Amino acid sequence: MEKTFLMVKPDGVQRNLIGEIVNRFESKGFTLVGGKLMQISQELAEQHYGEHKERPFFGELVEFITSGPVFAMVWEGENVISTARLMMGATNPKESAPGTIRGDFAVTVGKNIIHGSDSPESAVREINLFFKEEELVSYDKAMVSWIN
Ligand code: RTP
Ligand code: MG
Repeated sequence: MEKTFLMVKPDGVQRNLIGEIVNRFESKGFTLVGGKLMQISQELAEQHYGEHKERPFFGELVEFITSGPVFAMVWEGENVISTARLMMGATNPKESAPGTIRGDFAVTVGKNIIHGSDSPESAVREINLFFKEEELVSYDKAMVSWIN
């Protein structure tokens, strides 16, 4: 089953949006298979955003993502990579539609609440960068019997 890496950025954590964001993906029907609150190091930030190294905003981006705790997650489900990107909304909240996470909660491009992998290759790379194999749990909700 397809997996993606999603992360509530420091602005989302500071604004108490972890629960809201987890709720959206749970309600949609995706499955949380890994999650942790963590402080990103300078080195990890530079690796994670390596593709933007030459961009003028790289310094600010690394400074922001290391400025406070983030909530890193792995989600599983059919087409979860592209559907999560749709649910997040456009990178610049000026253009993200109402109903999307960035459309509902963000105003500026530098503080846009959530990160999500943009392709299957990025998803594999980012999951491996943030999580050890033993930190991911695969399970079948249909097999859980104590809620009936
Ligand atoms: P992300 O990687 O954080 O999920 O965001 P994204 O794919 O939608 O956008 P991407 O192009 O990968 O850009 C990464 C982050 O860099 C910041 N950014 N700032 N000042 C600017 O013009 C600018 N452009 C991008 C945003 O915070 C974006 O999420
Ligand atoms: Mg990106």
